[in-house]
Order: sequence, then structure tokens, then C-alpha cells
Amino acid sequence: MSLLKTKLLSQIPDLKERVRNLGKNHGSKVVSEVTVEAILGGMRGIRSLICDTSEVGLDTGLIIRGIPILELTDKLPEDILWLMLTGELPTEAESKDLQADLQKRTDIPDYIWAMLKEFPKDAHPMNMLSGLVSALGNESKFKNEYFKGLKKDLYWDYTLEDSLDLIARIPVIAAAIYRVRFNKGDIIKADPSLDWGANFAHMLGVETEVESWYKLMRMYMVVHCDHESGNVSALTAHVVGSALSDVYFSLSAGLAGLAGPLHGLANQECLKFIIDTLDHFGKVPTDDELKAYAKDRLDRGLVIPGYGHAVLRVTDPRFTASIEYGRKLIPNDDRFVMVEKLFKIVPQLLIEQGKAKDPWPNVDAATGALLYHYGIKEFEYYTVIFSVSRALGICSQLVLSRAMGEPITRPKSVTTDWLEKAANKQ
Ligand code: HAX
Repeated sequence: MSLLKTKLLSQIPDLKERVRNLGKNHGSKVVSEVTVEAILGGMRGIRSLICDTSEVGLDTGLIIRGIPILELTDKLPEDILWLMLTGELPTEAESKDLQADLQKRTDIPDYIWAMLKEFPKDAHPMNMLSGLVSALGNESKFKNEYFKGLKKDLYWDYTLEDSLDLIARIPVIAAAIYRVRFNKGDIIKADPSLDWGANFAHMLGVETEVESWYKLMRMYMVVHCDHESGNVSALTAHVVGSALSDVYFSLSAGLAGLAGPLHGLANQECLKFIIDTLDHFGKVPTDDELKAYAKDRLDRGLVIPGYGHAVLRVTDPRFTASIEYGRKLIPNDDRFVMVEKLFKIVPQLLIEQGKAKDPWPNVDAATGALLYHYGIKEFEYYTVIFSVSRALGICSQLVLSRAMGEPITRPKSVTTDWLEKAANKQ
């Protein structure tokens, strides 16, 4: 048995017990309130989900199992997967064991390769990824066991199996999407001597300085891995998973949410905005020129991608990780200079406009410039890279949810009439 499964087997009884006790001893206690504003505002701020893999403080940003994300940027993504699932960083032996386990699971069935070739030439890479992940559900071990008659206590075990299979395979599929969709030549095979993040970078096949490219990809995979469970992609995956759909269906549904421009697609939109701006001016604009250009965009009712957040009220530490990386490596790259200029100009503009609750940069504001520098210039692909990383968090959340024995998700909706009457009564 893998060291990860052994560890989880030792932890899960206690987790179950804690959840059972909460229900039994505190079931009727009130821990959150639901205002009319929260209902109208996308359920904002209602505490109604359990997520142990990570939490997001409005003034701290992402914290994974008690550790701020900026303290984890030098770790391997596999180690963060272990951390999210178990609450502890792995020992060297545990990390190697997980790496070896993932390397054994990278085989892709032929029907996936056949499907990959059938997508329209102009298909969006996120349509391709979400579709292929869903199709891969044919391999689900959970589904097979469930329909044979699986005890509830073992749901997490087969969900873990599916999750590890999927986490091992998603970089292979994602890299193949890049090669095929953007005519980059043959699909590149996984290299078993590389760790998970470096292997993904290797399979993309860009020609660049390899060691710093691998390092960037590991850091990218770490910082995008999770953001608690109320965001669109994680929440969607959770709801789908709560119906006992397999991990492939859940992740595919979550990725469909990540593909929205207000969520993960913002990284594509950010770089597009930067490139359009450079094209518009034919050079890096001066601060005054950029200010006027960005203000005009706001006046036309358009968002500035990469700025604002539904929860955060400070500069996203994941942005800090990316901008620090860029300052060391590519301070003079035009796209990166634009990232710096926007950081100087946009928050003040948003404050002056007075609408956005968070005027600060989020995770998506700087990463495009880094990827572009290393040769990934096709920005429609950026959300696929985000997705590979987010699979770590979404799958971890699903495993723990099954371990806790969470039921099907079913909040209550109300009619506008009901809400008006309830509000008027108070
Ligand atoms: N540019 C212009 N206007 C903005 C804005 C921005 N960057 N951020 C927020 N606003 C506007 C909203 O559109 C909203 O306007 P209306 O009242 O006219 O509808 C108003 O400010 C209040 O919004 P909010 O309460 O501050 O923000 P929300 O919680 O509703 O939305 C979003 C959060 C991230 C969706 C929002 O800030 C946004 O659209 N940002 C730009 C897109 C983006 O970068 N998305 C990525 C977020 C991080 C992420 O999930 N990555 O995967």
C-alpha cells in the first residue's frame, strides 16, 4: 500500500469522528447569517461549506493547512498535494513514494488520443481539456466499484485512486492539447526521471532554459493548486461530486467554471489586455497614457482583468510570488514591464471609480507575462495550465469530502416574491 494511503487510513477515523461529534453535539448552533444582500450577491460570505485543504483570509490570502502560500513556493507540487490531503508536509521518503506512485499512472487510453484529434482546429483548449477529462471517466475505479456495491466507508479510497490516476494523467493530456491544438509537432512522452511539475513543463516542449522553466512551472503549480472551496470551480466540483458522480465528472465540471472570464480565464484575458495595449501604442505606454487607456476601459463598463477578488482585500500573495519571480528573471521584458505599470496604476483607478471592493491584483495579473517569456505565447492555453494545478486541490477536496461522509448538496432556493415578503416583514 502507498505511504499516502497508509497515512490517510490512520487519519480518517479521527476526521469522521470530529464531523460526527459536530453534528451530534452542535448541530443547531448558528455560525453564519444570510442577509438579503448575500443572496443577491452570489451567496457571498455565507459560511456553508467545510474545506480543510486550504483557507483564504481576506487580508492574508491563501493558507494551505496553516502555512501561508508564500512559504511554500519552493516546494514540489506533489508535496503540496500530500499537505492538502494529510495536513502535514511529507518526509523525503513519503514525497518520493507519492512521486513514484504518480509516475506509474500516466498511461492514457487510445480513445483519448483519438478524441483529441477530432476537435475542431479552433476549439478552445479549455473545451478540449474539460471534454477529455470527462471522457477519461470511462476509467473510473470508483464508478465501477460503486455499481458493484461499494460500502460508504470505502468511497474515499476509490476516490483517492481516481484522483491519483487523474492527477498523474492530466499533465500528459494538457501538454498534448498544447502540442496538437497549436501545431507544435509530435506529442512528447513523459520523462519518468522528472517530478510532476517539471514533467509537465518538459511535455509542453518549449525551447528555453530548462532549469528555470521547470522551476517556474513547479512554483506555478504550487500557487494555483487550491483556494478553499467556495470559488466557482471548487464549489461546482464539490456539488457534482456530492451526487457521487466520479472525480472525472466533478473535475470536468469544475474546469468548465474555471473557464469563465471572471474566474480562471482571467489569466488569458490579462495577457490579451497587455498585448492589445502594447499593440495599441506600438510601444510600452507612459504611465499617463496607460492611465487614460485603462480609465477609458472602465468608463466603457469593462473590467480590468487580473484585478479584484470576491474574498481578498489585499494584494494576492500568489501575485506577489509571480511578480517577485518576474523581477528577478525578466525585469525588462515588455509584457512584464506592463504588469509592473498596471500594478502601479490600476488599484488607484479602481479606488477612484469606487465600485470594486478589492482594487488589488489577483493571481492572474502576472502569470501570463512569465509564461509568454518562456515561450508559451498562445494565451488561450493559459487556463489549461491553471487547471492542471487546480486538479490537485479539487481532487484533494473530493477525497476528504468522501472521507467525512458528506451528503448530497442541496441548499434551498426562494422566489423573489418570498424574499420581498421576508425582507418587508423585518
Ligand atoms: N475591473 C472593473 N470593475 C471591477 C473589477 C475590475 N477588475 N473588479 C470588480 N469590479 C466591479 C464589478 O464588476 C462590480 O461592478 P457592478 O456593480 O457594476 O456589477 C463591482 O466592481 C463590485 O464588484 P466586487 O463586489 O468588488 O467583486 P465581485 O466579488 O462581484 O467579483 C471578480 C470579483 C473577481 C469577479 C471581479 O473583481 C472581477 O471581475 N475582476 C476581473 C476579472 C478577474 O480578474 N477575475 C479573476 C479573479 C481571480 C480568480 O478567480 N482567478 O481564477
